[in-house]
Amino acid sequence: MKALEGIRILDFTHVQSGPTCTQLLAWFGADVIKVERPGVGDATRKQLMDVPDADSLYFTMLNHNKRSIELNSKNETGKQVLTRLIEECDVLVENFAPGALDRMGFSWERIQEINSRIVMASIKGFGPGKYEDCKVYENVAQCAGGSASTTGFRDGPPLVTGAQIGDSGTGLHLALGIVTALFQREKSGKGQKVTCAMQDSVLNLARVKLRDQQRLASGPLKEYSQFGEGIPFGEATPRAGNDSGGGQPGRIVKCKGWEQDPNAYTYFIIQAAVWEKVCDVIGKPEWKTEDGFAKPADRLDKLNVIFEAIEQWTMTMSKFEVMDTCNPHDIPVGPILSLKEISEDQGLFDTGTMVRVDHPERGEYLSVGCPIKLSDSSVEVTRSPLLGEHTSQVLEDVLGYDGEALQQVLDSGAVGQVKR
Ligand code: CAO
Repeated sequence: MKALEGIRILDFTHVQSGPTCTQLLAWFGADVIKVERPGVGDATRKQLMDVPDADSLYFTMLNHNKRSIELNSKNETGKQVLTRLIEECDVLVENFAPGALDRMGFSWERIQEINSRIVMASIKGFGPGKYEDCKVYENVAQCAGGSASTTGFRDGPPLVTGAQIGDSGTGLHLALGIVTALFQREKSGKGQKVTCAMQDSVLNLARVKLRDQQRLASGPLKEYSQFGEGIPFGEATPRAGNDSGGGQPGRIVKCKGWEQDPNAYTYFIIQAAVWEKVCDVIGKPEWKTEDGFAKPADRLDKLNVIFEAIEQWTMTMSKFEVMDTCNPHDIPVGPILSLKEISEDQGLFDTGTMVRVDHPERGEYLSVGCPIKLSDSSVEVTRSPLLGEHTSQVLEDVLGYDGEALQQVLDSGAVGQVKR
């Protein structure tokens, strides 16, 4: 049995934020029915294509374990079919531009009239307020949520990060909102509306930077490298390069081969609890007792000197050798792993975090499996659906159309070219 078995999701999502959410729910066993525009589908099917005439990796990697139905929700018959879907589903998830669902004639009020038990979950760029009508993409959210202003080096421009905290981060937040609303429905018998703004989700993930914003009122942020470099702080949380976001100083340092390999680096944290071991390992035993080095607070204005010494040592070995040497001493280090190295890591395949998936149009490809492991609800990652692959299956098996009624839907132009 799967955790969400019996839960049916009307998946009206597209691009990245919404699909990541419904993919998670599908992995936990929900029946996710993706509704797509006839003949067009989710725009990502045709974005960043690498194999001619095949759904892109952008689409396939975000839409596993789902069914696809083509449905024009602006066509009269299409609206009737959508109404039937709302009746049959437990959750409707959407991430259209603000107001799009209302313009289709499916406001939250109308949806509740159709099915009072349904949970309706939406992602928008911003919450209510002056930007509520804006269309928003990943990097806009990273900028609006405080992440970009705190990412990068102090003397460079703000940077966006490669992790899709705006899209996939919001999808994760929404998934929690949905299962929480379903849990409440067990007691109340009623659905509710769940909304996540991308700005809010990014801000939630940038929480520690708001912590630092408030700490500025009490003086300089001493664990930031710029403190040791004697550079005054301004009014806002600055960009901190690769400084650790916590109370223990850390940085990225070079390892052997860094001249040729852009990822021959490791993260190195000088955790106070293992300072003496760090000193021994890097060949600076005198720092264990030396004035200005022995106590954590005294070290904060010497981080450049300390990390230069650490780097001199890490440059003598590979990032994996650094890991193997430091781990037995509980010194926290982390090799900078490239996506090439990650995609060749058998250990990640063994846990299902990385998977190989077969696809009729594109052949085998790699994907990230479910990162959340439930001991009593296993996940088998299955390929994303072709556009409209399940249109007739959903019309007949889920909605009960047959005979003349089915023919009328098929002839109406509401569901595109049905494949049987
Ligand atoms: N049948 C008929 N019409 C459909 C349909 C269907 N099955 N599916 C979608 N449409 C229509 C919508 O109703 C909308 O029509 P109107 O403009 O007349 O209301 C139209 O298609 C376009 O939808 P959209 O505005 O959502 O799409 P877009 O490409 O213009 O904008 C995006 C994309 C992502 C910017 C916008 O949807 C958005 O801001 N979403 C919320 C935030 C979000 O999730 N962003 C993350 C995206 S990933 O980086």
